[in-house]
Amino acid sequence: MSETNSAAETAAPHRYTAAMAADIEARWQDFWDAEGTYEAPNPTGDLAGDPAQVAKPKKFIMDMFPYPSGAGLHVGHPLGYIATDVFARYQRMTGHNVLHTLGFDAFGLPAEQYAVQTGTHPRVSTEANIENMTAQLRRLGLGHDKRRSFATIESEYYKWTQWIFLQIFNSWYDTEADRARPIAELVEQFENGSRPTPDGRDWSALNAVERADVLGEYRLAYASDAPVNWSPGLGTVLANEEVTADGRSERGNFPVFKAKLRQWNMRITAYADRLLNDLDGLDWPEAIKLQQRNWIGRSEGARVDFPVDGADSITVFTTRQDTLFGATYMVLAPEHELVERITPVAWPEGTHPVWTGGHATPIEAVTAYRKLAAAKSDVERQAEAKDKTGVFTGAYATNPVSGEKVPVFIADYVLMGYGTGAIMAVPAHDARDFAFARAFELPMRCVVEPSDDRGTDPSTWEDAFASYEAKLVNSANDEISLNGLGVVEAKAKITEWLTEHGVGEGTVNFRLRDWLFSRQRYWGEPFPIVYDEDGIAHPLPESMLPLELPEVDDYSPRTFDPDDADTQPETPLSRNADWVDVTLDLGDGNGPKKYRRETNTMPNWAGSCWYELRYLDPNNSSQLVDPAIEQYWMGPREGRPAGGVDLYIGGSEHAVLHLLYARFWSKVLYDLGHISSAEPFHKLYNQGMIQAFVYRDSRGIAVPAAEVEERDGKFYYQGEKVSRVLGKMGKSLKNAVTPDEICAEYGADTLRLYEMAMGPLDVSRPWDTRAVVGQYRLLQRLWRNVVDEETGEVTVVDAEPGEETLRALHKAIDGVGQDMAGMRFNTAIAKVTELNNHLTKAGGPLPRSVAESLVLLVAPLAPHIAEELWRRLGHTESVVHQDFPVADPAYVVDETVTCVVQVKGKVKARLEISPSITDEELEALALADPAVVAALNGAGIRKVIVRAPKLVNIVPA
Ligand code: ANZ
Repeated sequence: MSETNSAAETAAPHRYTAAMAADIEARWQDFWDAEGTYEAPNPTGDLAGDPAQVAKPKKFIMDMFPYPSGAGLHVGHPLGYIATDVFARYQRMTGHNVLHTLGFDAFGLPAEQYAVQTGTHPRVSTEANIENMTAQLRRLGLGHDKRRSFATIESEYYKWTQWIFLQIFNSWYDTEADRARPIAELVEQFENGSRPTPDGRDWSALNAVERADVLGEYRLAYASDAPVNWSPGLGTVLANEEVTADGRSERGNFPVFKAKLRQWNMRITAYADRLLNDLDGLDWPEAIKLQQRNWIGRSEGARVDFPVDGADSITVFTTRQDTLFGATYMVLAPEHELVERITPVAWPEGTHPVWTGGHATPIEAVTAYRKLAAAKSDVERQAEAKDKTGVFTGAYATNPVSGEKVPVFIADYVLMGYGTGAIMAVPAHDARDFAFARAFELPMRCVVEPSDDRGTDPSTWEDAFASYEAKLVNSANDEISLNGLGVVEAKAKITEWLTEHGVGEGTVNFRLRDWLFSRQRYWGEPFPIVYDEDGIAHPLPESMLPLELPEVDDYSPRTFDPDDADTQPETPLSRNADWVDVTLDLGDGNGPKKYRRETNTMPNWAGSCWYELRYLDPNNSSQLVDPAIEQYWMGPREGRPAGGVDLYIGGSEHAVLHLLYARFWSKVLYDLGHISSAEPFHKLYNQGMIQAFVYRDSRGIAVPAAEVEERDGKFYYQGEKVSRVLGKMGKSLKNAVTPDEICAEYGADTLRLYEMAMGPLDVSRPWDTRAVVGQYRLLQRLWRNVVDEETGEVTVVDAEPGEETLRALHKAIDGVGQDMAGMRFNTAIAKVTELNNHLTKAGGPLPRSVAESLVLLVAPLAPHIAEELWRRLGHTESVVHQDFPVADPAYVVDETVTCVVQVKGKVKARLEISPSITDEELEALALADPAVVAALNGAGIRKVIVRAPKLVNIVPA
């Protein structure tokens, strides 16, 4: 704070200063905690309370909970927490019972890595971090129901994470009923013969291992030896979602290999259709819905069988069955199991020399190529590179519709993990096939007539003709002709023909894979699973939950040379024989027996898959959540057909991880009758990021941002010129500003206002510590409008406000209310500022009714000063539960003028605004306008020229 400022402050003993803010804020935070001001009553159970409160409509308002990192919070982190808090406070003041709290997502790698480095138990460091972050968050005055907070590492919490795992393990997906059902009901079907076993024997004829194997094919949580993403450098396996686009580990950036390892999986693919379809009923940003849709990746197409001499047939998946007459060769993924069976001992007569790769025999060629392909990641294999590689297997298959013999290749552009791992290649109409066919001098046939002027001879083309907007040609045999049909009709007709002839059928394929659920980690939830001497997995009975993590000496998974694909994971828990080898009575009638515990742990996504449910009924020791309580807070309502949290704010980086997994768990719990909400989060909102300038010296190394000086638009650190770019805020970039610093300098209310005033909530904005003082001044003027700075006396009078003040007041009430409901907190603040300025200018003591309304308008944004002023105005009840003011429409209508908003000189919006609008408010309104936001399309802003009330011109960065 500047010296002149503090000098002036000492002059007026009752001025709103940082010291006074600190005093007011600490006092009310203590009071709120003592009174339980933010506690939301449940309809029943141990948190039941005031029936009048429960009778109100509910609002469940949530943040994505934080990981308690050792670095603590910087000012970027609480943006979302403050926004949900303002919104929750507004909802409380408009007649809602509001559930708002925050817990900690506390299992995970950083604590474990810290433990490996320092020998500190991850629980110890995590708890210390939680304590530190809790204090930081408390300082912000967030209105959380603290009774409902927890960390996912608490055994009373992960007991239920384990319990849910067992529910998933003990269920199967009934495709006819289209829902999960208890596995016992499947066993019943096998027992009474209504469902045949895979090999047709009686269920009673199967031994225990065989039965376990059969059920494993159905269970929603199952162990399998499928190829998984193995990262030797990390010492753990990873889910697809944790592998980057260039085939490396998202954490640590290590190489990732495909390895066959026995691992737990979750059968999320059973829910692919529902996960896709139910997106329609959710109020989520379209971009996130699109990412989920793409991740699930539903493709409609067909399976087609191509007979091979002397072997089974090759089944392909195609989305262009209409082009079947144009399939002139086939490709199997190198790993495809048919490869060995179809590969002959010698090259057929007349084999094109380019096809053999220079090898003497097909077996040699195939073996060599397989080795080559294994060393590449899926992403590398799929890259749209022009030079396609592959090799002829020596085998031919028969095109079922043309009867033509087509050569079968293996090539790495076909992936094992998608469709059937085999394709029919239609080089004239598929870009990758075209490139491959050119390289291997394979025939091409045009079967879809190009709509451009290239003609129908593909040998003269430069690329494939891949459009859907055309008619079929060259596609007829004795029985069927597709000629003249459009693509859609041709697809339908050929699919029917294939089905009739028993050589194919229409099918739907998904990109989504089952969720790999094992990690070779210490700091995660142990699996409630033990193995008997036959290797059969048994669930622990509920009475043995929670299964707590054992104390160990060595927290690290064994890591290897990051490039050594031939390694195997070794879990930290496996090194604790006392814990691993146990004698238990599982209560299954077999009495006490020796078992070996599962030594993997759950991935760090597990704890966040269901935490919203535990907030509802955090102390329930006999149930996950009381159904009546779940129904009250989460159940379906009009407009939210699947129920769910009313508002969930968090970053967009969780689009396909947390948000997909949580939806999946909700659906399983819903199917099994434990909850009434089939979706966890009805409304999702992605806040923007608070960015910060990063300053780098000539070597590119970040220098402390706080010590950089600006001179004539250039930047210097210790006399040396440095460059400036906008980036993330963080310790490593030496530009982190902590909320503690800002709270100490101005108070939490100022910080809250500043973060909310920076711009529309969903847009990223650069942090500017120098601008924070603007909001501090607003609070000082607000204070001065109610309290005499010399005497500390409240100055309001019991008089009726004049017409002009009534107009200003009711317009503000109307506008702020709408902005609050629409989460446009920046424009709400602009309107409060305008009103406050109006009142300042009007001079004289405020009429009591005006002062009270003003305080209520500010209360959601700056709760401490509002509580203080409210009490000083003579009220004995907290401002938190007062009614938000309601505008009198008679005073709201006003003559308006039209303001033109331009982006890069082009008119993007027209705003109807008050002629007396300030530049600041107009700028805020213009930047919040949806058309302007769309026109900016996420670009930063270089300059805003405001000529109130007629014109705003925005120059993007
Ligand atoms: C013949 C064809 C002709 C195809 C044509 C496309 C265009 P999406 O939409 O992503 O589902 N394909 C199938 N399985 C594959 C695999 N395991 N690896 C690589 N490619 C595979 O893509 C489906 C299309 O991708 C399928 O349709 C198949 O090529 C290819 F003019 O079959 B198509």
